[in-house]
Amino acid sequence: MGASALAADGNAQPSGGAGSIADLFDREGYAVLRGALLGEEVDAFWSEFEMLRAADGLLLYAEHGSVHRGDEPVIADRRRELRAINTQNRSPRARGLAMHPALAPTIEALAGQTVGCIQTLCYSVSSRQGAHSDKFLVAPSYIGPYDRNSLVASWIACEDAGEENGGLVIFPGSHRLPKSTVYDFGCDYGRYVSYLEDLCRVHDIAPQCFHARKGDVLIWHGDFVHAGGIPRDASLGRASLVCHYAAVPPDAVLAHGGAVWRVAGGLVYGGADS
Ligand SMILES: O=C(O)CCC(=O)C(=O)O
Repeated sequence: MGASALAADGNAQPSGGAGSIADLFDREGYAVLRGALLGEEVDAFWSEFEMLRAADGLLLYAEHGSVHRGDEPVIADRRRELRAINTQNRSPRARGLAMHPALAPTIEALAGQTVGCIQTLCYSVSSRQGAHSDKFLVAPSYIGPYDRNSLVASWIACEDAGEENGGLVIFPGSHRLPKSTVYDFGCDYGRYVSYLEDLCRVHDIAPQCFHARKGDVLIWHGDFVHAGGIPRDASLGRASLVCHYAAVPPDAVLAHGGAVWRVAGGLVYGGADS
């Protein structure tokens, strides 16, 4: 199935309702492209990623706000548990998925302007990360200051996901709520998560597990609250690739020491994050 078979899935979640992708995105803060990517395309990326995870000392991993190279001893046996950051630096297939013709036009249409891929995060297992909005968390050093209102993300299922393996947890409509940031809590992440969970509860926004099949893509608004689910079976993997996009001109990236790739007519940025 390719771009011509894209379906806006208004029934992805119980509260999703019907309507176009743009309506769903405006109302709920997310949109779903079912079967946007072929299983073989996703598998080709994932096998490239697994090769890098096994052997590439330059692949980066993020943990508790710090970035480590794959060859650092602190990473050694934990590469599968950690989020790999900026796989696009090392993986042509990651760059290809970020700007895939089945995704990029929709992402651009929902963003309402030209956006480049500013960061990727690759998960072999659920992050188990508590509820958060990306809006003030996504800050790659090679991007510099940027318009955070232009931030949009795609979450690409590289295998089926649901409650069993810790599927993505979403809070539909949460992008509309004015929010404090983690910095308002002195970077106390636990307090920030509790605050967002309470905020959503008070506004009758219940968390929902996003049930995905390999090749499905969920696009979320930059201020949308989401989390990594706690898997029922902790031994299970949950392969996924997150791409963040924002309106950033290539000159700004180059001025901050970043790299620029033109991929299928779009721009993918990368660099050594810190
Ligand atoms: O996939 C996950 O476990 C969480 C992803 C996420 O929250 C993010 O990348 O911002």
